[in-house]
Amino acid sequence: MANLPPVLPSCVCLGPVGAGKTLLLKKLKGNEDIDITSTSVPTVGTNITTLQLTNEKEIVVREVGGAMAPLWNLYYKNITRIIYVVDASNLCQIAAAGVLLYTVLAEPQLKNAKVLLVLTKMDVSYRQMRNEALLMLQFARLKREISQSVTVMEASAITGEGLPAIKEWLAGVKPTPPVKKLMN
Ligand SMILES: Nc1nc2c(ncn2[C@@H]2O[C@H](COP(=O)(O)OP(=O)(O)O)[C@@H](O)[C@H]2O)c(=O)[nH]1
Ligand SMILES: [Mg+2]
Repeated sequence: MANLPPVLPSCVCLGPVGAGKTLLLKKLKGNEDIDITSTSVPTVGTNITTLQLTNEKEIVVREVGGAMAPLWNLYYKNITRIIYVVDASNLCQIAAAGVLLYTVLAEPQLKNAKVLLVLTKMDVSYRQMRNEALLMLQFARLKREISQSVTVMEASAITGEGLPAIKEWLAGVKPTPPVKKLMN
């Protein structure tokens, strides 16, 4: 039987060690029966996951472990989408995550990539931490200095919050703008 040529990933999933990339991708793939204690082993090397999206579409995502950050740039070829995962409950890690994100987005090979910044672990974070997290990432400044457009989403791999929206983003579905609340 002829081997099919390997499909190259068009999406990379990056972020610090322990940010929640592996669990998020597993949940996006639909592995419901995850023993969460088994996912705390940091990813060594890279993991490739194929996600089924709407309309029979699928996308191949490569997770590159946070410990490999100095080598992330080996995996940028053919990449059109980046999921950058940050643990919103761990503000200590966030400033460093912002610096790393900046180096990723300054990479010429990725200048046309679409970027999704996922603030995950929202199940153990306060709502206000979204703003704290964006401040600590120096997000306003980052947005001014990079060419890519960045979408920010909140998620939890434990409750499933935000996962449908991430899949829609991967499928290229434009998010519906929030309905403006009428002032009373
Ligand atoms: N409470 C909570 N814990 C999470 C979530 N996502 C991941 N974790 C936990 O965070 C730890 C690191 O997750 P992992 O996916 O291995 O991180 P990675 O290094 O970025 O791949 C594990 O113990 C996970 O169970 C989440 O959304 N909420
Ligand atoms: Mg991992």
